[in-house]
Amino acid sequence: MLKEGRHPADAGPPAWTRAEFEAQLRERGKSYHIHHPFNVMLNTGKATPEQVRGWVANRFYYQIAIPIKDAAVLSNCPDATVRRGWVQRILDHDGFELGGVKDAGGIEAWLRLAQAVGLGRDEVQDLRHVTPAVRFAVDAYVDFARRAPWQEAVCSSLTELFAPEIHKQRLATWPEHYGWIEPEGLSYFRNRLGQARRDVEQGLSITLDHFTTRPLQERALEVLQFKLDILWAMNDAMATRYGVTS
Ligand code: AHQ
Repeated sequence: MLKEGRHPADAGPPAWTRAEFEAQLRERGKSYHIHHPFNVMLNTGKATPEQVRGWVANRFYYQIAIPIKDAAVLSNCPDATVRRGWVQRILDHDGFELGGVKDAGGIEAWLRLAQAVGLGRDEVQDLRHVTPAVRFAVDAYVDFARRAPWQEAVCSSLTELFAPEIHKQRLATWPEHYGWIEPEGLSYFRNRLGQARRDVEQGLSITLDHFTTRPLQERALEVLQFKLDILWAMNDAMATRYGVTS
């Protein structure tokens, strides 16, 4: 029953069903950075060692930002059940030593990738290769997670709906195209396959449960596009700095 004085035309379009909303989210995959010319160059074997090293060194800044971003989500989230699931993401990246189980974590794995492509740990950890625009794009992601409602920050992580594909692509193509990269350096991508799928399970159910009116669902798509643009902008910056060959 519409409130007094409101006409049906004011009601706005109806909410999408869960299935339709999920399809709308997945449809945004067309602007995922797997399609960026710099990534296409990397995954079709056209990158020079300098371009590969530039990508690894710049993406390191994104990787070390992820646990900071996830801690911001935790700090804004009052729901202990959600936090219990979300905290796994910090352990995945920073590593842990719990009850005798040790895991060096994804950031350490990324440093092993750096060494495998011929970068020194120091030159990656001191961020000397990170371009200003990569830094700004990554910082925008962390700042968003700090100030947005925690459900919007959760939604922004859903670019990982499309991540298993890009990790599988690297695992399938880099060994054949870049024989000069030590194979064990690729273990980061292997580990992310399962982690991304688990992350998306939680992130998608929170998103489908929270954004339940059409205006909220449109907002969720806006948030996802913001994060897709962050990943795209990072590739733009690397293409400008290192060149891109199609
Ligand atoms: O290695 C990646 C990672 O740990 C994460 C966390 C997640 C988030 O919380 O936003 N997104 C993400 C991504 C990682 N790798 C990217 C890649 O191309 O290797 C993909 C990226 C993502 O899809 O957001």
